[in-house]
Amino acid sequence: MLTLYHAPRSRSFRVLWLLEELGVPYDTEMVAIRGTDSTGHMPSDYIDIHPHRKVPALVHDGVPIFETPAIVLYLTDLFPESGLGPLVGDAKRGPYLTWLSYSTGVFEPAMAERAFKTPHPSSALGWGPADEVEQVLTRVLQARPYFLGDTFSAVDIVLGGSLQYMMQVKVIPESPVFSAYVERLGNRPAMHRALQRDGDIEES
Ligand SMILES: N[C@@H](CCC(=O)N[C@@H](CS)C(=O)NCC(=O)O)C(=O)O
Repeated sequence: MLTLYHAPRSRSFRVLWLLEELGVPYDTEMVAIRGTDSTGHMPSDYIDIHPHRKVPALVHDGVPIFETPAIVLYLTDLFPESGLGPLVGDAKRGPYLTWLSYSTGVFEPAMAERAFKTPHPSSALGWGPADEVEQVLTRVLQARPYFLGDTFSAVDIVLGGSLQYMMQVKVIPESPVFSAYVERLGNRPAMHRALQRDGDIEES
C-alpha cells in the first residue's frame, strides 16, 4: 500500500499529481507542517518517516521515502507501464535523472535566492545564478514541448510544477515560452484531479 504524507498547497502536490497520473490506489495522511494553518496533525512518530518533518513523504509497504525526486523516481520505476519515467536502458533515462535532480538541486535553490534577494556568491555554491537557470530552461523548452522531448513525463510534474509555481508567485516573469509550456501542463486532467483532491483534503 502507498501512503502519501501531504499538506495542501505544498511541494507534496506534485506527488499527488503524479499519483493521479499513475491512476493507482493510494492513501493520504495529512501533516500539519510548521508555518502553515493547514489542517491535519503532526504524527508524533513522523520524524521516523521524514527526518525534517517536511512533506512530501511516501510510505510503501512500511518503507519511507522522502525528497520529491526520489519519491517520483521510485514511483515511476514501480509503475513502469505508465511510461512517465524512462527506465534503465532507455536513452532518455540520463536526461530523466538529470532534470529530476536539477529541479531541487539547482532550480529551487536558484529561485529561492532570487525570491529572498540573496546575492549569488558565484561558483561557491552547487547551483547557478537564477538568471542563468532561467535561460537554461528557456532554451530547453524552446527546443521541445516537454523537458524530455515530445512526450510528457514525470519531470514535467516535478520541474514543470515548480516552474508553474514560481510563475504564479512572480519569481519568474511571464514569457511566451514558459506561458505556452504552463498552458500545456494545464491540459493534464490528472493535474485537475489532484487540485480537486488537494482542496478536498484540506476541507475534510
Ligand atoms: N527537498 C524537499 C523539500 C520539502 C519541503 O521543504 N517541504 C515543505 C512544504 S512546501 C515543508 O514541509 N515545510 C515544513 C517545514 O519545513 O517544517 C523535497 O523536495 O521534497
